[in-house]
Amino acid sequence: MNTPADPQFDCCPIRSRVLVVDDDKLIRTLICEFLTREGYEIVQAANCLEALELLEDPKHKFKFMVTDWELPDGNGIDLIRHARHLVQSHYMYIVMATSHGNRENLTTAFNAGADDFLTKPIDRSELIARIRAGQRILNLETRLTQLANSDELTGLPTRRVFEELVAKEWSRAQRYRLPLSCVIFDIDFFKRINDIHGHKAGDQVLREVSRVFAASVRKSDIICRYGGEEFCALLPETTSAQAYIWADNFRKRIAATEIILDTAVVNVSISLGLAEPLSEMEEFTDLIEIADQCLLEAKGNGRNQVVA
Ligand code: GH3
Ligand code: MG
Ligand code: MG
Ligand code: MG
Ligand code: MG
Repeated sequence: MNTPADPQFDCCPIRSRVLVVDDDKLIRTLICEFLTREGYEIVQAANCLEALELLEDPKHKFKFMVTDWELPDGNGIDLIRHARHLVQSHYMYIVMATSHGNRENLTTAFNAGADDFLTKPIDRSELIARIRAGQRILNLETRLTQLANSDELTGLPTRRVFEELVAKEWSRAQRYRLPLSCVIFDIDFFKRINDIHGHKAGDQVLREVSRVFAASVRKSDIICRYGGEEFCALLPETTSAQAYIWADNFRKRIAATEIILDTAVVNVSISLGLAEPLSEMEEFTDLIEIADQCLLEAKGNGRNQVVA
């Protein structure tokens, strides 16, 4: 019987990186061969030290670690404990592979943080089946993170994610004395859209404004839906003068966008407030507050404008 394709695999991120730790080169090569054919990218380590160095390097972002128990400079159990501590930006699925496959060892490995256990000699189908089981868990994690980090209506990052990313960018800018600008904008007379065309049309406008917003920034810019019809952008390495040019062009772009609703075609305008860090500013929230005051001023001055 033909089984349907597993939907969890269809979204399997191709070339997930696997760290294979074993002092036996033959075993490493074997695992490497099996998993490379499955589309994984393998990095090898022959001992704990090598493994820890690789885990510490954030560029690798290992999704899996397959580790041996006995290693020349320590054991896989301690390595797993360290690895769990080191890798916290995402979930790494850990498989302990050993010839000491008794119940006591199995329990010890799981208690140390292993997700699965593989008894040597390694069987190709079993290894692949176990890695696939792990991949299902990782795919769920990716999906959940995506859901938790993006706004349901617009798909933009949420304010929480924005504030996390901004905190990092803020300290980087302070440390290296880099310029930085913050822009907050709010759709003008948005309530009217809801009142005249209905809430569903209002949602469509929010989606369209968000789409143009996301398409108008650089990859390095940090953006979010800040609140109902309010949005925020942090522009790293951008002076206030440069940010003003961006903000005003973006304002024009939004005003020129025809938004096609079910029953009408509308245009909306936005008001924007812009701020850059002042020497006495301690926290990023102070920057947002100033940008917010500028936004209020833009509203007071008649809307559809940028105030810095
Ligand atoms: P102003 O130019 O001063 O900003 O006027 P405004 O009408 O845009 O501002 P106001 O704050 O009075 O109204 C904002 C409206 O945005 C009220 C709220 O119901 C609506 N809103 C907030 N979130 C959503 C949403 O997710 N979908 C829809 N359709 N409307 C929303
Ligand atoms: Mg060994
Ligand atoms: Mg308002
Ligand atoms: Mg508004
Ligand atoms: Mg508002």
